Amino acid sequence: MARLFKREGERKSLWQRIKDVAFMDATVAMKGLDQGSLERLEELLLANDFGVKATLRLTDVVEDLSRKGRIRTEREFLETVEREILGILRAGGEDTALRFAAPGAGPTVFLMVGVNGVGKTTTTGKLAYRLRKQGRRVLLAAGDTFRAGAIEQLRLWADRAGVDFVGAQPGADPAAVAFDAIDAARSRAVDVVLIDTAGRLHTQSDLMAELAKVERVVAKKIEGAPHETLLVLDATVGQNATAQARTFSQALKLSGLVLAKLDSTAKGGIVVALREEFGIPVKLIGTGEGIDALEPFDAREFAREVLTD
Ligand SMILES: Nc1nc2c(ncn2[C@@H]2O[C@H](COP(=O)(O)OP(=O)(O)O)[C@@H](O)[C@H]2O)c(=O)[nH]1
Ligand SMILES: [Mg+2]
Repeated sequence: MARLFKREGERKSLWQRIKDVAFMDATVAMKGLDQGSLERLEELLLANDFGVKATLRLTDVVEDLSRKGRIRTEREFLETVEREILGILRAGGEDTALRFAAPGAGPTVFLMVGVNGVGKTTTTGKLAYRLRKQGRRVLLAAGDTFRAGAIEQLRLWADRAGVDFVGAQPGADPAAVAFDAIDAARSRAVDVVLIDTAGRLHTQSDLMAELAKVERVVAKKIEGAPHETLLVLDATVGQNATAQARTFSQALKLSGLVLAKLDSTAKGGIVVALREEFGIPVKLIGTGEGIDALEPFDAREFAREVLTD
């Protein structure tokens, strides 16, 4: 991965800030971390969007190991926090790979969901480009029929990515759009259909009902589909992302998260918070507005960079 997080001038990394407080006192090496240091660690993790659950888990482990005399040096401290973060990110296994239909059982269908403005359409365009570069034939389906502009925006991404496109009339039923897109994919020998969706309707329950209907129609048409239902979240909104994940996971079977706009925040803890809270893996991260600014999520690299970047 490239540099993940935003640089803010002379900003100190999270780790520099943690160790500033924790190692002010040379007695740490003798007695372990004092209560003040642990509280400061807790504050810093919370301020970096790790969320209450993951923060308490991390500080509990640090406190415990410190008391047992197993955190005596800065290196041991850093390794402990990094290892525990990785443990949270990998709970349930290393499941960050995208799932595709078995040969002959396609096309693969990915449903892209999330509230307005998080980066859904952009992510859909970038993902189309990425999959096409891997040699797959891709089709984008305009399932956000709520705003006329959204259909046009997706068409532009299809052109940019050099992939197929199935549009819709504004106000059309997104489930019907998905249905038609899968038929089109079959007749054009397309491998992967990416369905963009609306992020806002008249009410939130309308939106959830509409998305659930798309999911149902797709599942009826292809066994095992949608192969991925990816919730796109905006990394800059911090704990709001948790509320969004909760709402969407109640209506849909989410298979993965995409954290867009990581390049626009200096905080990455939300990735850890989401995993601890929902057990849904982050599969992709958005690192810019350009067509190639989408990367697979690498837990090990992330665990290191969230502290030291
Ligand atoms: N910096 C940055 N901007 C992004 C990223 N992903 C999306 N955006 C921007 O976020 C804004 C909203 O994106 P859009 O795809 O229209 O969101 P949607 O409403 O969820 O479909 C646009 O200005 C995008 O360029 C990202 O990874 N990094
Ligand atoms: Mg959109």
